[in-house]
Amino acid sequence: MKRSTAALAACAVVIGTAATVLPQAMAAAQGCRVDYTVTSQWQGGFQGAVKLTNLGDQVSGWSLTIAFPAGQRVTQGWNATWSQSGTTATATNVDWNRTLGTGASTDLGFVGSWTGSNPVPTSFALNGVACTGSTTTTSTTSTTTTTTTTNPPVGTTPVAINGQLRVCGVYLCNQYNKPIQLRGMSTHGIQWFGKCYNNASLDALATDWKSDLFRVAMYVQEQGYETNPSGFTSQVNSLVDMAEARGMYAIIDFHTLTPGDPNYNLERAKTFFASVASRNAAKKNVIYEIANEPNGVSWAAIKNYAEQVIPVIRAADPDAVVLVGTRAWSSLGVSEGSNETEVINNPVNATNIMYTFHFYAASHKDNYRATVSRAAARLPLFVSEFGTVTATGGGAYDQASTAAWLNLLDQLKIGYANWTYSDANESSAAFRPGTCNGSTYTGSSVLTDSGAYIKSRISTPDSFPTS
Ligand code: IDC
Repeated sequence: MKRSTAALAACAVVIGTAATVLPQAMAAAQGCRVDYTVTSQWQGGFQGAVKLTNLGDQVSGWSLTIAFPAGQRVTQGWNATWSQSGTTATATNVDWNRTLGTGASTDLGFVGSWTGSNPVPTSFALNGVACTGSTTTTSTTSTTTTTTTTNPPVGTTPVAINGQLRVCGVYLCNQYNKPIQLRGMSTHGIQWFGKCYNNASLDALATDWKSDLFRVAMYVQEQGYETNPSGFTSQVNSLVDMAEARGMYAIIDFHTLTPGDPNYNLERAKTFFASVASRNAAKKNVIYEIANEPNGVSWAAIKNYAEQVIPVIRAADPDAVVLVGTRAWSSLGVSEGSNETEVINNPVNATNIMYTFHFYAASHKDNYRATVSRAAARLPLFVSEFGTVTATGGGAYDQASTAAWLNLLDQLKIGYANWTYSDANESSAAFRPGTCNGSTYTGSSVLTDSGAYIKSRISTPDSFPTS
């Protein structure tokens, strides 16, 4: 028996009473992670350690439920008020850990009795919202992603179900204030591949791919916006309408790339966003991405740009989510030797924003994934562009690294858009060269290897929470 007498002496245990029901702020967004460890186990008993991390808005007063397999029971606990009803144990905050800010953790523990199966819980929920996390026993580790979701009403689209989006804690939340993940595709440069975006291809994206999201990449240079502002503005608006008609979200991407300093295009950005934000303000499906990939420029300069462009958007469309590019091709600084702390320590002075992270799976691997894992507990992140190939957009298609990335994004509920929904003659394109000269975008014969894999990932059911 390895339990600590000192710890048990400090416990506040109320076994057998009903779980306290705590009032929840209506607008508060919730999300959580639980790392659960069976620290020791003996005949008939075990000790559990629970690290609870709040990934939603700050909570003041909380209760954590733990669903055990039958035959397990919390007998004594600490750092919370513990109770159990049936197979559900509940840990309610004590005074000193009542308030948990976004990203804050608290450690709880208990001693339990068990018979039958191994004492590993099947799910956790904070104030009624399921947590992601891990369960560890002395020799085995498994990762669980659990969600309390209800099936969406039959026949409705991502926008019909989720409505106007907002940022909540580190998550993107829907109209029910529940975290959601949007999965979809990015166009190639619309100045080159406009022919790929038509009624048939958008129908395929919405119904065959079951995409939630359509990112409209409007380059600013490279024969893009700067050459014909009104023409590109109307092309973007009509693609937003085509996405809306099919119930998909649309990201309006101001696709800066070269030069890397977004301030080079500051006046163009203000003009463009003033126009598209006022024109699309009443729509629920629009997300604004103000700078695709800043590079060779400091975070301070990017932040300065964001703090000038965001107010222009807000003046016209106050409730839309805005995506902010990060340093070094939207790598949170990593590709120029920095990391996410420069953003955490000096965030953009605006609400309802997310920071973008881009990766190319054959080029960006474990150290980039580690950055996203760390940063996701502190910053709202959106992968508005990623490739399955090298950072050139061509070269080797890396399915293993892509799978590792998408599994991570699924677990963290981070939305993503794949580069590209086009027939460009490069391995990142989803369609084979020449596809956009025809009228067929459905089925597998038009797909590249990358397209086939990404479609298989995007087209799985969403299970958006509706209550
Ligand atoms: C690439 C295109 C390629 C084009 C090049 C320059 O795939 O056909 O010639 O841009 O415009 C990004 C950028 C994205 C790049 C992509 C692949 O956001 O514009 O597209 N990439 O290089 N960041 C990292 C990779």
